[in-house]
Amino acid sequence: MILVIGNRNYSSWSLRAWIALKVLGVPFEEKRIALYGPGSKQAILQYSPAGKVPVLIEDGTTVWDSLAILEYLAEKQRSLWPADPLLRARARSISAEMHSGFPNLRNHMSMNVRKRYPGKGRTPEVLQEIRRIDGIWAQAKGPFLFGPFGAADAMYAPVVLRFRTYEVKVSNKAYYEAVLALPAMQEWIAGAEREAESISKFEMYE
Ligand SMILES: N[C@@H](CCC(=O)N[C@@H](CS)C(=O)NCC(=O)O)C(=O)O
Repeated sequence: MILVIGNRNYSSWSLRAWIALKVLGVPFEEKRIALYGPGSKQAILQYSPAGKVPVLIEDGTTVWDSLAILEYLAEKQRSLWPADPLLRARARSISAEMHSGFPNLRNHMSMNVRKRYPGKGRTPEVLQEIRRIDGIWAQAKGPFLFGPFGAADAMYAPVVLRFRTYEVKVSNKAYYEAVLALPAMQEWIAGAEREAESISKFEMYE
């Protein structure tokens, strides 16, 4: 199994697939492509005609889009979604909401693991989206959203890193800290710290 990802510092969508593989303990070969540089797009297109990371490749089949990758992993390892159908529907709703929503948070609080921008980016629309996420996390069963780490947690892992960068306070600190304390999350953060590239379009407040 191969997983193609972008820069650890910036690529929020890549983290979703990567952290799920790591927590599941699935062995995989990682190919990292530094995004938005000369040749970056061509490099991604070698793996996926959609031209976006993450991309998972297994036995000659390409799975692109983070949520599709999580669904594939969940079919191989059922533990990624709750066993109860109603809880599973709720976990899927939460995940779909993250996948297609929160545009203001994405625009004004882009992922930048290495930086700290306390208090920045808080437009009224961003604050509304933060309140919504806070409400979802407030209902976490513990330690993760539905007990053990699952696909919904993978979907929200990049938000934990955004909140760390912009120093957003949440009601359910235990959930935030449980995600941050995952060895896989710490490994991702350490990798982001080591990366050399700096993509100016994501360095928002300099
Ligand atoms: N819906 C896609 C979005 C993926 C996406 O936007 N990836 C960004 C990086 S975080 C990307 O590949 N950007 C590179 C480019 O557009 O050239 C998913 O969930 O996988």
